[in-house]
Amino acid sequence: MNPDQPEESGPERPEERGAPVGRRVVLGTLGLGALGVLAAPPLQRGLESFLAGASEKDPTGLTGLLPNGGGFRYYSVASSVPHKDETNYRLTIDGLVDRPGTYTLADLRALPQTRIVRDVQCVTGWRVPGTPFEGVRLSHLLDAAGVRSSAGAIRFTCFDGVYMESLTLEQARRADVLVALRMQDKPLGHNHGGPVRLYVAPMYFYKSAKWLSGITVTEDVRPGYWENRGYDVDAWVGRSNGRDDEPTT
Ligand SMILES: Nc1nc2c(c(=O)[nH]1)N[C@H]1C(S)=C(S)[C@@H](COP(=O)(O)O)O[C@H]1N2
Ligand SMILES: [Mo]
Repeated sequence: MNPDQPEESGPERPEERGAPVGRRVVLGTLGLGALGVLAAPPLQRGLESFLAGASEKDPTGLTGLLPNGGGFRYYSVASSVPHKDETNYRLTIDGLVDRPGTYTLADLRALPQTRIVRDVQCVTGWRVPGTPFEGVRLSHLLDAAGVRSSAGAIRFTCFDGVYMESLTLEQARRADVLVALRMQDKPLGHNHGGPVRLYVAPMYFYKSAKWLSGITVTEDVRPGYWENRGYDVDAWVGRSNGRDDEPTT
């Protein structure tokens, strides 16, 4: 962990770091998790930083059975996020394009799907091995929209109303950047940013904006939510943010 980097889970609570994980603590955590992940964000953020430490030290293996199992933490910077499904989900593409448009979930499902299996790496340190993501290549949507020659970047917006991300046009056209409809071979659940999230395989997971609702083609990159708070705009795993993680691609 790089101490210079801000943490999406908020300030570490010292008493939750390095403390031995007793049976009572683990069982108490299980109870908290059952209350629901996004219902109480401040509590959940504390819980996440606790689990980040606990899963490395847990002598019982019980943390593997927690509701965030599989190694993922659920992150949201918004205190509540509306649920969207095939009845009301829309993805818009606009900005410097010849053919702006709107996609429903059915529209996206009808396009060619690409499946990619790579490790997921969060900049706070947790990593999840070989995770399948599946969806439409972002480059396919950009080609369909007709990107104008003045364009240089893409801005992503989210229906949580808060989160933002961006990529250069060159990064966005990579074959391993998806508008993802599935994760772990299941439809993307709400907590993982469903029904549709961005998936940027070679970059730290903060690039993979959850609850994706807008793709705007722009001239220049605009720093995203976490980038305004200190993360690198070019978020290559292993060569940014002062970290030396094994690359994911
Ligand atoms: N809309 C939105 N997207 C987001 C975030 C967020 O808070 N809101 N957090 C980012 C960060 S820092 C990480 S590590 C991943 C977490 O994805 P997960 O909750 O599916 O594990 O989502 C990224 N995308
Ligand atoms: Mo993250």
